[in-house]
Amino acid sequence: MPARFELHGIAFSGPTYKVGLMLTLAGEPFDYVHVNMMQGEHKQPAHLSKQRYGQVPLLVDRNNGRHLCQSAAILEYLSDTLGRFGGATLDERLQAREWLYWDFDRLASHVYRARTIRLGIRPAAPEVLESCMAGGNAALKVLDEHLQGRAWIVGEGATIADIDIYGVIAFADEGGFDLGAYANLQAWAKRVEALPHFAPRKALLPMESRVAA
Ligand SMILES: N[C@@H](CCC(=O)N[C@@H](CS)C(=O)NCC(=O)O)C(=O)O
Repeated sequence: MPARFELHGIAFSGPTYKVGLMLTLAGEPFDYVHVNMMQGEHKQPAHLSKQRYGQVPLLVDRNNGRHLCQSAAILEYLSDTLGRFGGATLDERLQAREWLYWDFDRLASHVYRARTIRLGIRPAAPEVLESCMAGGNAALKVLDEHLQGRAWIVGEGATIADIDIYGVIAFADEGGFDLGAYANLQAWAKRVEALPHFAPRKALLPMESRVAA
């Protein structure tokens, strides 16, 4: 029987990793479709007809034919439909959602941008990198302080807030951020990495399409 989910993305993409990590942690095998962004495949009609923003990730749920975009919205969808990582109460669910919004506003925007500048994917002036480093470090400090005395970002167990934010932290070193300065954050990252079925980005996202085992 084919896997329920089909994830379209590219190996270097943080948002794609967030979705792949969620599926893996939930024990859901998925077919993976490599989108050749270097050749502009994400802007071609075949991809645009399923992903209106011309981006990755795109998740197809074969149980109902849904095409889902935007990693945070996909994490919420998966947590709703799979009944995993949604928080123990409505309040936890709402707090997890807050962190998803905060992430793209304050953390991911700086960390991902710094990374693409340093890797030469999207070069920019030195002032832009400086601004990303300042913004990223300010957000890392907020997270580190929040994690003081807490095992997880929300409540007593892992939620989509942890999965979403781990999908940024996993790229922080390539962005030039020194996580050694954030002890609570480092300890939390180790807890995420110890979750059953955890897989690092390189194991999860190959540079070619792959059918679920
Ligand atoms: N907010 C989106 C961001 C997705 C995103 O920026 N994807 C990048 C790859 S990491 C992309 O497709 N870039 C091509 C473009 O925006 O044209 C999400 O979380 O899914």
